[in-house]
Amino acid sequence: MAKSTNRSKIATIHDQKLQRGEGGELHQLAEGATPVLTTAQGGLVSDDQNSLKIGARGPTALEDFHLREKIFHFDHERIPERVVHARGYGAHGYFETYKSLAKYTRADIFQRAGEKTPAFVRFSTVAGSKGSVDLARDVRGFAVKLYTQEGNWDIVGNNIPVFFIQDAIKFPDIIHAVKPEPDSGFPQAQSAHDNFWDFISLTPESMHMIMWVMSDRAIPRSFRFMEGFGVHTFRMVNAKDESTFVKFHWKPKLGLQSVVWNEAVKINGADPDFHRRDLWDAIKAGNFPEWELQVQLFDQEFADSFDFDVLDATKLIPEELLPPVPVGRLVLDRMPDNFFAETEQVAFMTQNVPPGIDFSNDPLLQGRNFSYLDTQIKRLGSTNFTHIPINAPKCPFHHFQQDGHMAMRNPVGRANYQPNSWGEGPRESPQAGFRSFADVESGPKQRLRAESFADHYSQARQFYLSQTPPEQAHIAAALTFELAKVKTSVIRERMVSHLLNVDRGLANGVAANLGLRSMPKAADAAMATRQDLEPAASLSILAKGPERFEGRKLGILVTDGTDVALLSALKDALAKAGASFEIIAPKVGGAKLSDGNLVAADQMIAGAPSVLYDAVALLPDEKAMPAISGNPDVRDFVSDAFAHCKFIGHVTAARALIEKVCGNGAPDDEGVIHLATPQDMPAFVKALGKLRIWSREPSLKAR
Ligand code: HDE
Repeated sequence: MAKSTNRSKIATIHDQKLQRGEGGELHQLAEGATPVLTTAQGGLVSDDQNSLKIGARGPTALEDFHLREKIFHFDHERIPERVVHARGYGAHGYFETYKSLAKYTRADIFQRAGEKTPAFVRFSTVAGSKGSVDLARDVRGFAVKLYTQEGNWDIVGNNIPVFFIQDAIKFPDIIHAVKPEPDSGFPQAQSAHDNFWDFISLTPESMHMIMWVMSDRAIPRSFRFMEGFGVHTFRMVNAKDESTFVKFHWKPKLGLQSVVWNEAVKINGADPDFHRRDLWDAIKAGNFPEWELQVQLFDQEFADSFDFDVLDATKLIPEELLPPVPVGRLVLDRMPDNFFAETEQVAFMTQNVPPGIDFSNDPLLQGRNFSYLDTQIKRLGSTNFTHIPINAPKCPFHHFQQDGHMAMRNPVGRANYQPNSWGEGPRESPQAGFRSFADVESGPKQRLRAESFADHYSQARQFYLSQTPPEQAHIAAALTFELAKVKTSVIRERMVSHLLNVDRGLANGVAANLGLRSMPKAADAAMATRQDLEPAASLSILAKGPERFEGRKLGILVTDGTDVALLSALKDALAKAGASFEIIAPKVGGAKLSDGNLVAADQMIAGAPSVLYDAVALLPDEKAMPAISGNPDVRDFVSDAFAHCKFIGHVTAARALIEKVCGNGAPDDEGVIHLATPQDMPAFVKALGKLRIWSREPSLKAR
């Protein structure tokens, strides 16, 4: 039999404090000592490299319980992925309350300024599978679990404040339509296919949401630079049982930022985990992302006076009309120790609300309140998914639920029901417990969409008209791209007929780009109600900034001979701005700078296309130019940065390369900045705060 040679080197994932000695006796494990590998039953393992065989080359014995247990467990490692939002990434943190909201809600979390509540957040894409790419054009989930003193509160939101549909009964249809087509099994993580646009073109209520998902909101640069929204109208209910309507908004401290579509496509190839890596790197480096919770509070009178139904999730209340009030901040400061245990097993549920937070009659929200509990049981396999640490409340809890698969906790003692005569166990509390807001409801039982839900175009038009010119151009380009992938021409035409109701210029542009032979008639569905609303700057990303390079990343290209003074001045300026950088060299072994010292490379040029950076700096030495100018990776690095409207800082030696790959006039572009001396660096980094030179974009088409 093969000898066990590796025993002392094998570490187990279990942090065992006790260990069995050679003679079988138990003793405390010495600090730093490697525990002996065991089976899941605690049996000590002598050999984890070879299965039990009859003779060195003979058959494997069924008796090998270690082999069987190991393979059996491996066979069962996967659980079903989420039916939507399968690909996600989570982090721990806390919510800090700014001031008491006792006037509006009795929820404990909002009673005291400075109160900190543990939180777990999971960001996600919607359509793609667990292993799909991060930069798909898609809505992003923004699900927040707040472990309050009165039980878990989940705000299961998105990065877009409205939704595709008005009634939960349509959810399976929209999701079936966007997922890979059932016969072919593709496309993965993409809405650019017939089924999706067929459904959308037959569902006018989705037009507002379509404007958002065709905008740059659907290709965020990072989870850290996205807004989050609770979407639905909820209620806050105070100690006097008075209700105020509320909408929840998460505002990123670092502002909003997206990428351009061509960049997204390339990021998906270069680093499919771009968003995950970004969050991991930021938190591990101590740059904790932060969002402010802002609430739009309103009463029934405002709701009645508003042009749209506040129960309709395809509508929003512009922030200009009802300014949101900051009530706290969310800080993410710790990555999970284990992705599966925490991010994969976390179970968000819209019905998790503490006393003082309540639902509205939004028919989408009402349907969600069923779906989330149901789906967790399917996915996590047992009603006892609340026993998993990430899902368990962090406040005291007492109930009589018992048994079931994988029960980790059962009530102790005789009483497992109430009322009982044994004086044991918890009792309900009408004062402290959750009381539903006592709204008066009446009406005939019927399947009907309210009249007040009928206007499908006004806010879609308002959104489009609120965008800056580059953002409008991106919407037209996205619609063109997506509809160009649709094979059935009648679907393309039907979509253009809806766009005519949003904005004639947009419809004409998309029709021309697609090469439509003739213009369809405008869709007549529910057009009677369309109104011209005031554009609202809050709906645009670019109208709100950006202002600084903080939290962003510069890609610095160096070669042997790079001027050390320039490089260190640039690093200093970036550090002062709270930005990060990566050194990219022709070889991953690094480069010898002008002072003869080696600078380590974070990336080799072939593995670090400029799409991975917010801006680039080219600091090569003159002598290296002949070699790198011919390198296609270097040329792509520069030409992509230019094509994606990014800032390019450069030394004199790199000017000819920029001219060669970006065109003769390129060095005179506002965003192409000459870096001659170390003193130029602070101004360069300040300029980077603008992030992109959008005025460059229209001229790029001509290149
Ligand atoms: Fe979800 N949604 N959803 N959804 N949703 C799920 O729950 C559902 C909707 C959202 O990171 C599922 O645990 C229905 C709107 C997020 O784990 C499922 C309807 C919004 C996440 C489900 C909606 C969301 C989910 C799948 C229409 C924004 C990921 C796995 C009535 C406000 C949470 C799961 C995470 C996940 C159902 C519509 C956000 C099946 C029926 C609107 C962020 O329960």
